[in-house]
Amino acid sequence: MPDVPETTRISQYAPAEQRAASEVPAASGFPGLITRENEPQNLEFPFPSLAGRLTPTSQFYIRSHFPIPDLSVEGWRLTINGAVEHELTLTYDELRQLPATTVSATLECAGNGRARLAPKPKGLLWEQGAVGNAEWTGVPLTVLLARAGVKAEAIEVVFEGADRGEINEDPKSPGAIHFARSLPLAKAQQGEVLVVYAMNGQPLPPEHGFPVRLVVPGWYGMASIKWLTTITVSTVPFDGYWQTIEYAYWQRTQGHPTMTPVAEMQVKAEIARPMLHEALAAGVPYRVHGAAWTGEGAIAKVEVSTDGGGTWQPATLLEQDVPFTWRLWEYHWAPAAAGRHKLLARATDEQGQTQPLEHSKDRRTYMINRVASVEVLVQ
Ligand SMILES: Nc1nc2c(c(=O)[nH]1)N[C@H]1C(S)=C(S)[C@@H](COP(=O)(O)O)O[C@H]1N2
Ligand SMILES: [Mo]
Repeated sequence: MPDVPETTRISQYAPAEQRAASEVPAASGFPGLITRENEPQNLEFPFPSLAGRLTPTSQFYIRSHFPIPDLSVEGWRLTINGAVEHELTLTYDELRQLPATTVSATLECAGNGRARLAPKPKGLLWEQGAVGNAEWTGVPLTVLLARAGVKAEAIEVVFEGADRGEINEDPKSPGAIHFARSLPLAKAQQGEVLVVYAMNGQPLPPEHGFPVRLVVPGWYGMASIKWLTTITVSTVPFDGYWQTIEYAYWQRTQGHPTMTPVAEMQVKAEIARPMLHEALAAGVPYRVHGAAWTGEGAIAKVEVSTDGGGTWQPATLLEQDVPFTWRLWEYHWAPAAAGRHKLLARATDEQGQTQPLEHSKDRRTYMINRVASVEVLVQ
């Protein structure tokens, strides 16, 4: 073997600070992630720096409820139990030998946009960058479920991460608990749901779930369990902490407000540029741009208003539609008159779903997809 300089002979499982910079295809001039909480680390992507369909791994937002668990490839096991014919335990190498696929998927935290709600809510105050899009490689969950043999009476699948801790604010958790969430069996059996070991072509970094995480395309981020260790096929609805107390909202079923787990992403467009109170020059063409995404369908159109919602013009959808992936868009604006202008962007998906003007209190502080405005100064 030729001599390799020390800095490039890096384990593919090395922690972030030891990894080669060349793994990260980040453009220079990136302003850096924004800290929303330091321990555990919760970091936001500065959305105005949106530069392409794929979010480089080093720029991807991080949302963790507990400290990163200390896992190794050698020690990690994945157990599939519950209402199955054969309980399975897989090692990392066994998982890596199963058929794999790569899916591009946008993850958005259900609380993204919370900073702009009033009155100021509890929880992490994400601006608009708790969202990103990556290519995820792993084994389709259906492959594992087929091997285990799902029993006829199964209705849900519960996923648990290795991270754990105690929630000390009311409503308190019953001691230390793991992060866990369930999917209805119908979603768990869709081919896009992956047991993932690589992100943007590289092994998952610790902060994004190393060695293995779930990725549930089309659903808000809380469903994509990091540091995945246990998959339990269940015959009863799962009512865990992050299924009922957090990441749940009021749905009115036959007139009765019913606590319902947050699930599919809601259709949404975000403006990357201009930024709030950005100064633009009158008469100089300006490229308004951003991204739009929805749950399980495709974006049909994005419209832009430069007069506070009085009139709307179509934006141009860029590149091709890729399933489960945000669509970049742009609109060329020539601001004529000096003064303050209120810009809005509104996405509509193929099912005709569009964004509300107000955030419904029934959604608590989740699923924040109301049309957001950006006020700019033209001078
Ligand atoms: N085990 C575990 N999985 C988790 C979480 C967590 O705290 N623990 N956070 C969830 C939430 S709320 C989101 S939005 C996504 C964020 O994934 P990312 O940190 O890779 O961006 O992970 C989800 N999976
Ligand atoms: Mo989240």
